[in-house]
Amino acid sequence: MSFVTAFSSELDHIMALLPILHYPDPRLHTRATAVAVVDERIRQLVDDMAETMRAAEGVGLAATQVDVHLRIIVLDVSEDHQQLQVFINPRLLSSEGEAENEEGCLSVPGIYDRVTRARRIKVEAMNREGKLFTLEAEGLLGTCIQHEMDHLEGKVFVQHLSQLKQNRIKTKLRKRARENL
Ligand code: K1U
Ligand code: ZN
Repeated sequence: MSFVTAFSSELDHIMALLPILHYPDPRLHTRATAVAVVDERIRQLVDDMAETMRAAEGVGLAATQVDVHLRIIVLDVSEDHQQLQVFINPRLLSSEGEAENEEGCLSVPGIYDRVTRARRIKVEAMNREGKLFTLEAEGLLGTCIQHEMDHLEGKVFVQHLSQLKQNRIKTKLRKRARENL
């Protein structure tokens, strides 16, 4: 066996930066489908999403945002940016209370606004190894999980805002996209 053959899976596993879709791209409104098997192809996608999220200085990313319509989320809300959390086929088990927090989105650059969501949630998901886990979350982690789960349903955070605000944001981002052509 040659060196290249012996290490070909490692050589294949070079990480890539994925292009992020920007609102109001209609592909952001696609409902993602469940991952059937967590295999090497899915792990490669998870690693590429993590690299893309870090390069864009975000704390979360849903596969929808990179035009892959599978139910996968990566998050890292830690201070040292070294605590990646992976949620494959996340399922909301319970939620309680209400909390209003400032949100941003890598698909809606430069726009921040307050959104009301559940204060505390419990989710079940698979990790990068395909192992099922449950997690209770509140604060930034809870907000991020709910924001990213919305992406998997084809919902962008601005859809929680008034129609007037949504129209203003659409006009602003369309103008910006034209100027950047
Ligand atoms: O594009 C995304 O879905 C990622 C998004 C996650 C998020 C952050 C904060 C609230 C809700 C969802 C971001 O990473 S936005 C950029 C960011 O780093 C940030 C924005 C506001 C507060 C904290 C962090
Ligand atoms: Zn987002």
